[in-house]
Amino acid sequence: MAVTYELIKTCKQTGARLGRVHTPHGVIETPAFMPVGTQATVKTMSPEELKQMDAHIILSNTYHLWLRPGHELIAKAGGLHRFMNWDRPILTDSGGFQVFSLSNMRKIREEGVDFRSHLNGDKLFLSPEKAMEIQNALGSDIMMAFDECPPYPAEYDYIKQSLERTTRWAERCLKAHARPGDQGLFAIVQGGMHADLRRQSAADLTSLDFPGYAIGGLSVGEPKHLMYEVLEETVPLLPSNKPRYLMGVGSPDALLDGAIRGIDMFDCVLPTRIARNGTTMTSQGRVNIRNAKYTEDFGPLDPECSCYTCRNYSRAYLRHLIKADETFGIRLTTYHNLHFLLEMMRGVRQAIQDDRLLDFRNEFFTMYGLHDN
Ligand code: PRF
Ligand code: ZN
Repeated sequence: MAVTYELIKTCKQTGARLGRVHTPHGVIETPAFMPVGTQATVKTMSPEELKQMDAHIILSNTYHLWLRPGHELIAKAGGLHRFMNWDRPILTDSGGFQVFSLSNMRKIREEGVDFRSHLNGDKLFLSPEKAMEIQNALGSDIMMAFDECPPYPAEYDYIKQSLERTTRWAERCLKAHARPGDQGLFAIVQGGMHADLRRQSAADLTSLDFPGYAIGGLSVGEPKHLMYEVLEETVPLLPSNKPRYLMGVGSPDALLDGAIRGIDMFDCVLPTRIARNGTTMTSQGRVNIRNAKYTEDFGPLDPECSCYTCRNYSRAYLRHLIKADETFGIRLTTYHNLHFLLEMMRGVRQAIQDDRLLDFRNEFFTMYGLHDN
């Protein structure tokens, strides 16, 4: 099998899992945060920088790379790893979610989704088979099944027929997958906020024996406590010998509370996106470096942080760069935010090893200025 999960231990205090996901491009230590590189680049970061901060895996997108520059071109370059000069694992999302969130005039039918490109308005059609063809051409280590993420809120009956179609699409993905020997295909559990629908989705998909399972359809605008209730209902239904990936979730509190509920993998644009307007995550909580109070602050962004940004530059300098729209400022805040989350996840893994993840979580919440829901 292309992708396997090795459970090292579970935290006695929380049940969180310490593990390793083995892929053709190396090992991912879990729980893991995956920086997002939608357009075959984690915005403004070089692969060398991502390695310096010890990112184990990055995420990229079928939808964007299909539209531009095209999966055939990337295949000609020798695959996505060679194209972007990243030799560690890559996970690609299937495009379903991006079609629903970005494109215009989409129409869902059993065969697939008709929509118009957000770049030039071209009429396009994405299906389970097409999503597999593109991801096979990209050569990602982990591919995602083509799914529908229904909006929140939505009618019960709509969510039910949607998840049943997502299951039929997952079966078609399995059949169409041309490289099961060196690419692992993960299925995506849907079902909205309804426990019975999540049970139905998880039961049907786990009977199909994918090498990993994602939980989709969360962090779509619902209150946080609902997301945690759904995780508590869903995670126990997933096989314990396969990785579990919570899609599109990556705030510090959700990484901690997700790991405590048995999640192994996370991705989110949050750290990179907020960095670009000067918002940073620090050991004292969020800091927006544009704030006037940092004008003459010559200390580091985060005195507790050992990253390149914090070792070399002041808050006053970062504030100046961001306010002047200098690209280097964005590079420095992006570097710090990713380093901060990856460092937090190293702390999570150590805390699981030491059977004290709940203590770690509570200490982090206090330090970061977070409160219980
Ligand atoms: N499905 C897919 N990608 C996703 C999601 C989903 O439900 C989400 C939901 N948070 C983020 N990214 N394919
Ligand atoms: Zn830093």
